[in-house]
Amino acid sequence: MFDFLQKNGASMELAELIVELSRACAGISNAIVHTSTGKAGTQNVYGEDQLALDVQAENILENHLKSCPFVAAIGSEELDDLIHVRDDGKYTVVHDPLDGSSLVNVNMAVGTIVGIYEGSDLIGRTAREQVAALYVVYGPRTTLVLTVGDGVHEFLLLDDVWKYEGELSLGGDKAYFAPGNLRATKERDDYFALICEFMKEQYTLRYSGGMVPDINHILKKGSGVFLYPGMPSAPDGKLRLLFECGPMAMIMEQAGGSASNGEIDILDIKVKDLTQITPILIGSKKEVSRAASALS
Ligand code: P6P
Repeated sequence: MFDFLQKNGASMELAELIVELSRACAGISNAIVHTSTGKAGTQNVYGEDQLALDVQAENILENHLKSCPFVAAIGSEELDDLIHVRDDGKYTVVHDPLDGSSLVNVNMAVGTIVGIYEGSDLIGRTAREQVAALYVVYGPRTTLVLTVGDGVHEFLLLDDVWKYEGELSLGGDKAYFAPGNLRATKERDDYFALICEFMKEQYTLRYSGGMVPDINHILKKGSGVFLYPGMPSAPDGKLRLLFECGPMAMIMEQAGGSASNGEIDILDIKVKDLTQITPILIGSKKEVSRAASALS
């Protein structure tokens, strides 16, 4: 993976950092099988009960990142604030260590999401400044999808080694939709109408409740749209800008797709605070544009 990353334009430091992250995610893949799916007895900054797996995944990532000499700071969906690692570090790493962790006890796919910024301050910046982004899908197979700004590339974990599988890009035209936050159709006639249109036009439904496998489906099939709109009772939805939407948006744009909050690109939303959430429409450009118009 290191040689591949350098050939794709990553600096030695960035390549080393991503290799360290890939080692951490191989460890999380193993932890998912062996760690209890029960509650940890703690809550995250959003007031959500943490699972033992959330804490375990966070600890694995933190330990690997703290061992990397190029990490200045770590931000996590599971933490209240940035962890400052070293003053001479080059990168800040933001992550959702185990997105959808509650799906593990029903044996459905979950994922890790990571975004990498140069420097150590994030407030006032946008996700377009990320220098790299990756996600890992822990499913029947464990795969890692990354971009360092030169296309989107997939690796498969085989006996603890990440094997290059190839490039991913959108360009397909099969109609898939992944409608998150369906409860919003109760408050939003426009969302209800859009879902009805998709069904009447015989779009294929592919929604698991895990953002990572649901968006990975779009990238692997080459088309489709994932929706998580807001609603009057929760105007900004619930997905996190820094830890979930920003990294996924960079990957999707690099694959030839787009990601919007319904008005502007996710990558152009200014970061006001670490816990910021945003509605997200992400996938094929045509489908995102259609959904943004329907939900404007
Ligand atoms: P809902 C998982 O908890 C998550 O954060 C994302 O992975 C997923 O897309 C979303 O929530 C699912 O939310 O409201 O459909 O259960």
